[in-house]
Amino acid sequence: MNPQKPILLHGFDRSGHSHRAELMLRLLDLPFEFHQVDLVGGEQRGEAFLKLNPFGTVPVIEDEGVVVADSCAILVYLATKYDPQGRWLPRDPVGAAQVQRWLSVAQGPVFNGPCCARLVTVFGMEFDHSRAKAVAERLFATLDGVLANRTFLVNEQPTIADVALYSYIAHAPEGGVALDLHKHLVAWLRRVEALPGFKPMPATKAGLLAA
Ligand SMILES: N[C@@H](CCC(=O)N[C@@H](CS)C(=O)NCC(=O)O)C(=O)O
Repeated sequence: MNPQKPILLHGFDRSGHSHRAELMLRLLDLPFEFHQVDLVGGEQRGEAFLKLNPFGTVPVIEDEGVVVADSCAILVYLATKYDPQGRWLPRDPVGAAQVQRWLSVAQGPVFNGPCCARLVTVFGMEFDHSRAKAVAERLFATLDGVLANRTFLVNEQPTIADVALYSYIAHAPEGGVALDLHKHLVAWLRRVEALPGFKPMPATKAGLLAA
């Protein structure tokens, strides 16, 4: 089942949170339109945007009169509505809990680690860069161990857990965090990139890529 009208994605092209939503739309081969929210100009704090998301953050989607804000909520919505077989979000208690476990990691250590490190180097934001890099290093070592003997984070098949973690980990070098030492993690990134419909987030010349 496809939407009657293209889904509208309010996002920002260099936001990993926004890329999660965009990637899911592409992996599900859903029609969508992209509205670039002017985060630098403060559009996200304007009245019109705050009606969509009172927290003033991207991404937000509008689909047939339904508004969903928050990257992980969007992944859950899209998978539940447009993948009735539950490949991307298992419906059984164990599978659903295993996916949620990784969505929590996406909003915790992925935000505090690779995302914050990149916010410092790419956008000049005032987070503690050393702390963010240390969180990212610990996270990557843990994930490398987890991925040493599985193909994707939950199953042999990809789920929204992989989509939620991919974007900021793939772009960690922009935040000054190297990936090379974590070979299982890198192999998983390549497997996500090989999925039909995959399109990367644009790279920025920052962090380890700046030289
Ligand atoms: N928990 C939210 C966080 C989203 C978020 O932090 N978005 C950032 C861009 S990466 C944003 O919109 N920032 C605008 C601002 O803080 O003014 C999600 O997962 O969607």
